[in-house]
Amino acid sequence: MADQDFPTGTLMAGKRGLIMGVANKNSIAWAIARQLAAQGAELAFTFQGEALARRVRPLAESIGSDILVECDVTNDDTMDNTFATLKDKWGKIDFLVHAIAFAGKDQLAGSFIDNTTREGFKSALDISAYSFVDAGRRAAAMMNDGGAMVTLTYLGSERVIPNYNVMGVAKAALEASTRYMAADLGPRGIRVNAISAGPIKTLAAAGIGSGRHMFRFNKAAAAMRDNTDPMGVAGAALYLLSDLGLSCTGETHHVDGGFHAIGMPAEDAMTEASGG
Ligand code: NAD
Ligand code: 0WE
Repeated sequence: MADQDFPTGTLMAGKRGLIMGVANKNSIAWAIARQLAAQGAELAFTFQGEALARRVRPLAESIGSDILVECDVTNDDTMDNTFATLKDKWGKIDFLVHAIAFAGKDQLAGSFIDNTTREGFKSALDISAYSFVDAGRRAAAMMNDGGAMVTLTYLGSERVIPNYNVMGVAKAALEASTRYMAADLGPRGIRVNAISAGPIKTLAAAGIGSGRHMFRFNKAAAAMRDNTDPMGVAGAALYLLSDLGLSCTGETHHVDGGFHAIGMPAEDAMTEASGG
């Protein structure tokens, strides 16, 4: 990704919002944060635990943000504290970015039917889907007409992607939740959308057993014949969270180089995918 060249402007001037899910500089949430800041947004961040504070604090400071709250989405006290802090500092917010997912490593390999446990299923859906409903409810309580929220999803919700397993089920629940939230909040003028990003090299995508094959296959088979640039994801988030996105709600918008549109890769793409 080209660095530091997020288009500047005033699309987000006067808007304040919360970014959940920055772990480091490669996080999708960080690309979104930089793009929103480049358009004049004022940002607050949550981070998952003291270990990540060391990484997230300098990033937040680099764009002039001084609201940084520890939040584990499975812990109601930290969720209460996050939104109480925002209420205290700002009173109202304009947008929410949710970029959080987790499943136990043992749940993300091999046979879905054999390896998915009750606890693994519950925890993946709790962290990766319910957390958006929970944060969305709390955020909406602080939003006026014109508010907007965005979450991040992946094609594994719609099609089988090897090893994505219970995360695919959680993303399907997340996308359905997006539609129900959009219906509930629509009458109040609050929009709720999801961005379905293609594979991007982040912490969450590191250590995937089939990673090398996945990036090579996606690059070869995508309409654009390239992997997904986080700047495109950030651009989509800017559209959906700014007033450019008026009337768009309940949508799952793919930013994946057109990978999702392909039913059968062309013959030359398959030669490329298998290593030339
Ligand atoms: P990332 O590792 O940078 O971000 C994941 C974030 O989830 C981290 O900040 C982590 O702290 C947070 N998190 C996990 N469990 C949490 C908990 N219990 N409480 C609070 N935070 C918790 O990776 P990323 O790729 O930027 O992931 C962001 C989102 O994008 C995820 O929803 C992911 O599913 C989605 N996504 C990623 C890709 C990809 O290929 N990287 C593609 C499509 C969608
Ligand atoms: O949503 C994701 C990954 C989310 C994720 C990542 C991890 C890694 C470490 C959730 N839980 C965990 N648990 C861990 O212990 N993506 C869209 C990226 C991703 O992950 C895959 C993919 C892709 C793409 C896993 C298998 C196959 C493809």
